[in-house]
Amino acid sequence: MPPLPVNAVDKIDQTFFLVMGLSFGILLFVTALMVYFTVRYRRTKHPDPVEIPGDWRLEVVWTVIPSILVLIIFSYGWDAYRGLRDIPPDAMPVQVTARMFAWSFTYANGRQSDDLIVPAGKPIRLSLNSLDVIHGLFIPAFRLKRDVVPGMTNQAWFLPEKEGTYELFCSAYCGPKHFSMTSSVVAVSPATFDPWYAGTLNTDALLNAARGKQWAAAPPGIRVLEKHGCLKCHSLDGRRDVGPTLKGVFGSQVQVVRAGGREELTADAEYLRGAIREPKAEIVIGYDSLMPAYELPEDEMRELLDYLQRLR
Ligand code: HEC
Ligand SMILES: [Cu+2]
Repeated sequence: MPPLPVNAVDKIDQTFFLVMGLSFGILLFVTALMVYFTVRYRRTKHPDPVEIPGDWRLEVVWTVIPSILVLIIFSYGWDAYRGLRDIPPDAMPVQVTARMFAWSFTYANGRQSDDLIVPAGKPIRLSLNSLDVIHGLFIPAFRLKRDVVPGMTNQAWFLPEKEGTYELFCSAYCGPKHFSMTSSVVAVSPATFDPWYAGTLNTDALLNAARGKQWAAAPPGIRVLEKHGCLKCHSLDGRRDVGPTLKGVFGSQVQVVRAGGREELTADAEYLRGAIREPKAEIVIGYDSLMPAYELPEDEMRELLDYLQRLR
């Protein structure tokens, strides 16, 4: 097996942290100097301002040092840029088609998918086309962002080193539903990829298997949350999101505004049903009233409550 090409991710991160580190260093230096001068040349000590003539040595120092820093940044940046642009010749080609609010991926053998399904450990070459307006392919996990321009085929590449699911966005405002123009990169083992590519494994089965590590064993309640898009706003791990986390919510004390007044309530099944059916009736303090109302079928509601009760 040929050695893997150097992943552009590492080079970009190095450049980012270099620039960040230098910026902080300069910020500290300038602030410290400012404080020092303020104290040292305060009015009580120096009532009369004096004209200070130039000093050529100082000028050389403050020209040469920044020039060297800028050249260092340039060399890191150039290297990272080359890493993005030098596409490994053995990279697997995928045609990316962007159209208003959806992505589609076509493989060399004609296989097509709405998710960018790739074998882990292999470099992927993307040819980007747009059917309408300018879009932008943005895959943060691979530090990849490239315009997708109608009438022009841009190229990009990335190396998915590990199996996993990574978010893919449109980075160029392309119309009213620009926000929903998302997809994912699903990197699977070659053992899963090959039959999918050959057409013997269907896409749903592959996606289920890829998410299966979390979802297959998942209780029905979690699938209800997934199905209705609750997880776009609620985390299950305690993290604050658009809405409060659902972890440990069952049985907890919640502070809400109800009918204009503050109240503390116990989040029992009754409360939670209400919070889902009629979210505007009680607003959890510290959050905006952004949750849409849901009319869940009773069996889904029961699965959901059952799951929340166990999610500690
Ligand atoms: C657009 C974002 C959004 C979506 C989608 C969403 N919620 Fe919410 N949810 C919120 C916000 C914001 C709050 C807090 C404000 C409030 O009480 O309305 C909240 C509150 C809640 C609460 C009360 C939590 C507490 O700590 O008391 C529950 C339970 C809840 N949501 C369940 C759900 C379920 C179940 C779904 C899917 C069927 C869902 N949410 C979908 C945004 C969302
Ligand atoms: Cu777009």
